[in-house]
Amino acid sequence: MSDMVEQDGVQPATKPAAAAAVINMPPIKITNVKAICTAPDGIRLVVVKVETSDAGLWGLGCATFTQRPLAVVTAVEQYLKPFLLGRNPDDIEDIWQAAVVSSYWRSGPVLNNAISGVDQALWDIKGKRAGMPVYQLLGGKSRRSAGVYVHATGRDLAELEDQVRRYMEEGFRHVRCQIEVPGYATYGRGSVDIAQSGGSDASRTRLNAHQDPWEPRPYCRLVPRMFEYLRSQLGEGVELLHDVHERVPPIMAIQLAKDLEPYHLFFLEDVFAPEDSDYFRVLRAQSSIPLAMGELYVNQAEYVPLIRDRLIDFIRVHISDIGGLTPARKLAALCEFFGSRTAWHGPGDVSPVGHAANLQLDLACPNFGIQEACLFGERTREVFTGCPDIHDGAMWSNEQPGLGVDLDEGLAARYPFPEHRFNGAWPEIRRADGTVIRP
Ligand code: GCO
Ligand code: MG
Repeated sequence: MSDMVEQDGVQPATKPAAAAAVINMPPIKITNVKAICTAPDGIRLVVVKVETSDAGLWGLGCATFTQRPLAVVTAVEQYLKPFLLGRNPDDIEDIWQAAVVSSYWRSGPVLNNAISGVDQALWDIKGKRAGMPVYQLLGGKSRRSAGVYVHATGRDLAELEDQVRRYMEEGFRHVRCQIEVPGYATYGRGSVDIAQSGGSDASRTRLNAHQDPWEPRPYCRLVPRMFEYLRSQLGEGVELLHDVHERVPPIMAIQLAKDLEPYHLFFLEDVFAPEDSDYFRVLRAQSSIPLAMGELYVNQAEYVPLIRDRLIDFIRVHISDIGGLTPARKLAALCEFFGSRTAWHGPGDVSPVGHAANLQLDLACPNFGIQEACLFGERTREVFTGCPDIHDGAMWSNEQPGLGVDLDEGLAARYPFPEHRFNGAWPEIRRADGTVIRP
């Protein structure tokens, strides 16, 4: 057993000398690591910038955990920065392995997002050094672009149908459909879904005394009727998706999944909470509905069993929440061997840098399934130049070296985090009798 006290203060010199020679490039050093906070369209985003001894060579990575951004900033600036200064940014894998165990207690969304910010920035730097987009470093393109799905929502069936039709006219072929359950704080309703609301998210900032309650039964009755209606109006020419957002008791969720089978969904997402993952085995034995899961996972122990046992069809992991591209590319390869496809989490609370990181894997991985798209607002596009383009129902690379996204720091500073009583944390949602439920 090594003595932890002796290791204190030991610097990257502990790395085998041979590793440095593997890279046929002049060695460079990490000279600065900083977290940049900005909310151009109202959503709190955190991006890490890693600077190097090569003037003008730096990288950006997504570290956005929009409900706890200030905790991520501390992890980056107080812990990762001193740990990484002086290391060679070429050593992405080595740095990831070292950073993860440097806290001894590891994983969790705060620490993983901090590490992701650094990790994606190092891949960005590597691509810039190679003069190639990162997908080239991951094996090159398996497809021209990444098919995306967008979010449609409505207060009633007609409004929802309208929005789906508008997306179809714009060339989108995959649409996630959510509908308001009258009187309830429905997930996906315009004001509740931060990804759709641009973060203004009125009901999430309201105090719970005025918050609508949530009851699973009316929702479970309405959703099959919603898809019956949409299929009857739209036919089979569009792929439809739905997100349960872990709100329904497991046995009711199983019934819901079975009720939705006739409507041929592209996938049904988060039908169970991560804590109820064992129910996937029960559902799988009863239904062939395609299942998407994983945006809340932060640890390989959570997702490996589901993939290994072929219990989910799409992995929905939020790449910064598992620690960046380094673990995500391994996860994608694991999924390939077990017949799962990728559907990386891509709502508004992923920065454009994070979306660009998703896209690198989308383009390179043979087992790509779909990409959730965020239609970036105008201000976000001004702050982050080089956002991946979305047209013809797909996301396209801008073919720039690295991740291809730049950040105007001066402009970013003009959009500080909005005032919020809980600094971005979500107020609770309750059942009619007052019981707190999952969000
Ligand atoms: C989705 C998600 C998001 C999350 C959000 C949490 O599938 O897009 O469920 O909308 O709720 O990212 O911050
Ligand atoms: Mg979701």
